[in-house]
Amino acid sequence: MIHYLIQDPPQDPPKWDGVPAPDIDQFGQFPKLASTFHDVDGLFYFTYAVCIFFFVLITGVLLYSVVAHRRKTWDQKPLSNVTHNTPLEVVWTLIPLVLVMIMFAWGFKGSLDMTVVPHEAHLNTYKATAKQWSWQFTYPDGTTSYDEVWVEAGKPVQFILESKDVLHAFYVPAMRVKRDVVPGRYQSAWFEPHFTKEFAEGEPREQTFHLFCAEYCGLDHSRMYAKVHVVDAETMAKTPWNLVPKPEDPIEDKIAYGKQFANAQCLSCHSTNGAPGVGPTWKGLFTKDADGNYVGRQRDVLEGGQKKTITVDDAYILESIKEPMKKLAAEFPNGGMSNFDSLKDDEARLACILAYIKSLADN
Ligand code: HEC
Ligand SMILES: [Cu+2]
Repeated sequence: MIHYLIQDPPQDPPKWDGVPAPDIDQFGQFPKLASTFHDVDGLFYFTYAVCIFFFVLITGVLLYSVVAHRRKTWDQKPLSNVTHNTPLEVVWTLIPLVLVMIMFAWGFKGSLDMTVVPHEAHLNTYKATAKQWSWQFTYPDGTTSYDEVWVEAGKPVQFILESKDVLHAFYVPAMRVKRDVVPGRYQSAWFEPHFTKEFAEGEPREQTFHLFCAEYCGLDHSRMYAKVHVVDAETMAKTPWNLVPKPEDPIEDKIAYGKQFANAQCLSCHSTNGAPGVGPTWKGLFTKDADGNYVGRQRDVLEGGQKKTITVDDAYILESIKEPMKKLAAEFPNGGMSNFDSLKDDEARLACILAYIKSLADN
């Protein structure tokens, strides 16, 4: 983390959740620009240069005067009675005025570029839904992904920003985009992503950038980040976010398959770490006994309005998926689980999900 604060990019950049620290630009301020918003950098460096120039000029003249025009003897009379100099004052008013107007015009143009969403971006509109503490992305075709989003290089994209709870902010430093996500209203942000490096022959054309929440939003704010994958049209066509393994895909590793499937279809409501959600957490449904067998927990359920205690087992899990309303977890008397009709007869995939839920007891 500290590498984001210091100036020199380290020789062997650390990886943060698999994403290398960004390539830092020459003055150590920004990651390399990966969008078309070069006015941000231009204006920033212009302002920076103007500030440094005047800082040096003013402190230089000041120091020079302090030394050169100091009173040299105790009884020395003032050498000059000049109180002002109109031409000089006009000059030192006009020059800053011109500079400030340049900054204003440049900044205004830049901010118009960023706020006026071009037509192509409208045609490629995603939704980013922020909630404590994750990002959900909805693609133009209605599919979704969590904490990772794929966009196509060279194709302008708009994000409609929505918050389910408190204030968040959508911040992609490499794209120079930052916008508050305000509960109760929609905001929008757009950019045209680009690669920041050349690719070798045969190297996959893909680069990943960070997206942060930039508005303190509670306990796990610092973990509310996502990955922005910029890919070429060919990869995009394969919808890499669509993790639902296709029925024809061979299942090699049941748990891995179940995990992918759950990521895509179930974990919007269920957590695997005990965090509360729309549905009960999967953590603790099974534990492991001393012999390494999976043991289901005791659980209160409502069946036909009657409360009873059952022991979680394979049959209960499968039934919960096939007929969610039959036995309701007692803490969720109103149900609320989606119907997964296509899963009902798909024993192979159900087995994978079951294997995954059980595997949560392994660590
Ligand atoms: C829209 C939210 C939602 C989605 C999506 C969802 N569930 Fe649920 N799930 C719930 C709710 C709410 C309950 C509690 C009520 C009940 O038991 O039906 C629940 C209960 C369960 C239970 C019982 C858990 C327990 O503690 O007794 C299992 C198992 C389960 N879901 C599996 C799945 C699987 C597998 C998927 C994905 C294929 C899935 N759920 C997707 C909302 C959801
Ligand atoms: Cu936050």
